[in-house]
Amino acid sequence: MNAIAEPENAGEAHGRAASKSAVILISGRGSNMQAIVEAGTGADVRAVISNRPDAKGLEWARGQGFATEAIDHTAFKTRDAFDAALAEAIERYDAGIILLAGFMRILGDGFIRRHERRILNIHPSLLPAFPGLHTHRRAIEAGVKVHGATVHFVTSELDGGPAVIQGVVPVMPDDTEETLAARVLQVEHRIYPQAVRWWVEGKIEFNAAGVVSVRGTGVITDSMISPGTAQ
Ligand code: NHR
Ligand code: GAR
Repeated sequence: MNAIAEPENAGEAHGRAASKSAVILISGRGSNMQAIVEAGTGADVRAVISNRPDAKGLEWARGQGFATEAIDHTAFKTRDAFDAALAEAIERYDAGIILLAGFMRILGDGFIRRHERRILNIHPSLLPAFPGLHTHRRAIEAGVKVHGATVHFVTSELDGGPAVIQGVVPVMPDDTEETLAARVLQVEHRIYPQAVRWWVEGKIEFNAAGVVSVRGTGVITDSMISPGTAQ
């Protein structure tokens, strides 16, 4: 018996007993969900929920033995009614963290506030560049030479919450939306599991301004310059 019981995760961003448990929200393929599961982050995935009943990722999740639910947003008259049904489902799993993994429905303020600092999203751009949809097309149109993905906490400002980790890829002169999306997806599969692992380990901190830092992470001393000079 321990003489002194340590409060679990004291002083960290999350203090609840269920902090290692996660619910994953998807809308489609679910490759980020798969990357998180296969990386073995230490998160206990309690359920996978999709707003699209035909999401490919649901089949994979079922095959893994996860609890799955489809909450079809088209079956609800209002966004609030969908949000309420989603909130009710998530509540039942008592998750410490909610992971948006290619989840395509904007969530209402009430939902966000209720789960403040407990919702992570992966967004396919280097935020604050290109919030919203069609990020790869917009990056190509803008002519940026680097692009990438951001894992961030979700706030009521769309794609505006604090970043946890970002991954950078070059934009090639002959890129199409598809080739660029595929390159970004590779880096997504590296950074999302990393962010989840940090959360599970209790390493994520918020400063007074709400900016996130990760305890014990190293400094990157090299830079990426794009385009490069090699032929
Ligand atoms: N909810 C809130 N409140 N805040 C955020 O930052 C959110 C969010 C819900 C999802 C993911 C986000 C992304 O990474 C995300 C962030 C969907 C849309 C969107 O316009 C925009 C951003 C994101 C996800 N969705 C349309 C809608 O009307 C539907 C589009 C569709 O079904 O294809 O909700 O990019
Ligand atoms: C990913 O590229 C993710 O960043 C993006 O959709 C893809 C989902 O792939 N998310 C958004 O665009 C959110 N609006 P996945 O289902 O294979 O993880």
